[in-house]
Amino acid sequence: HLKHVAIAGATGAVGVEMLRCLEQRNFPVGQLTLLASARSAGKTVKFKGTDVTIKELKADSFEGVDIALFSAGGGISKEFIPHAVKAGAVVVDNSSAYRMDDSVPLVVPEINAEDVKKHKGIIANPNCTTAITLMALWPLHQAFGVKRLFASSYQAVSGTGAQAIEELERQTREWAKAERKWDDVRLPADQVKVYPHQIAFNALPHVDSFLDSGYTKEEMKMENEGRKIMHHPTLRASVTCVRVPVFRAHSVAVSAEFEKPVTVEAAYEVLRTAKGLDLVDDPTLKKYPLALDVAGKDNCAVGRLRLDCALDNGLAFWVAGDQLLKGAALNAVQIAECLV
Ligand code: A2P
Ligand code: 11C
Repeated sequence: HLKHVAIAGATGAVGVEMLRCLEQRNFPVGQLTLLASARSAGKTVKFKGTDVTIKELKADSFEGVDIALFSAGGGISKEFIPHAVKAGAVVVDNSSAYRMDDSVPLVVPEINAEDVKKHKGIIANPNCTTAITLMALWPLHQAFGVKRLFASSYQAVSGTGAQAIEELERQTREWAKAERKWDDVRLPADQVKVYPHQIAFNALPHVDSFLDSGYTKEEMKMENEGRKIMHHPTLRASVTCVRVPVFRAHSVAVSAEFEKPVTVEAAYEVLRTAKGLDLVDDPTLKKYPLALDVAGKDNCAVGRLRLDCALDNGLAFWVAGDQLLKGAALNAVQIAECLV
């Protein structure tokens, strides 16, 4: 049974990947409606060899649409998703707008696919850093029962969107073109547009906006969304999110404390068979998950497993994943697959 699928934000960093995932996974698309801002209206993109014209996203864009994938930012989701639902579409929203809403399932299909059935028109796609971390944490939680975790993320600029990708490219070229030395990397202020500080050759401990607690919103998504996805209301997570000059794929260093005693061998055992996850862990051969290796891949990768030396029943590990795919477009299309 073929579906009329719409993508809102079809020209964005995630939207382009959504289109590719629909094509590669042979999603039963009957009709395709691609929506973006007025700036993009009239442009064409290819889907399965056919040109599809981008239309401007409007309140009445969703007549006859069965499934709408949204990735145009939280503001656009808040404004247009109610119209899509009213028109009868089921929405998979990649933004944070509805994630913590009790009537909206928040789903990573490998973890809580059955929650999809409870939807009332909207299903939320989790934050990318959270989704990638949970791909490794969930199988460990099932085996050992996670109590709390400490984590630091190393997040790629493509998580911010197309303009941030352009900013890292531009800043890197600007530095290189002048044949500067390594200790002369500070660029003119007019090169800094998307982030509050230069991203090239830097690390910014600032992703999303700050809360009164001193944490950023991005950092608290791990605890809040992790609790909801894993049905684990007492999970605690202390996270530092960092933007790094990587184009594609997020990495996360995690120290997790479990209820039950844990060994590296027992952890390998559960991670080896986990769906959507590759175990890449042979430090003697310099093998561990790398952003460059997971970029463009569906599977996340986990490695650097060791007993945490500062926690009881603790395990430290490194998990990486393409946040445009498992952290966004792929997960959204997998949710849509649960619907058909
Ligand atoms: P456009 O390319 O026309 O600006 P990214 O996350 O990579 O920044 O992409 C954001 C996506 O959201 C793009 O597809 C962008 O379209 C779309 N978008 C941004 N603002 C609007 C808007 N006001 N109406 C519809 N789509 C929008
Ligand atoms: C980033 N994770 O890398 C963010 C982007 O909660 O959907 C997605 C933010 C979110 O900047």
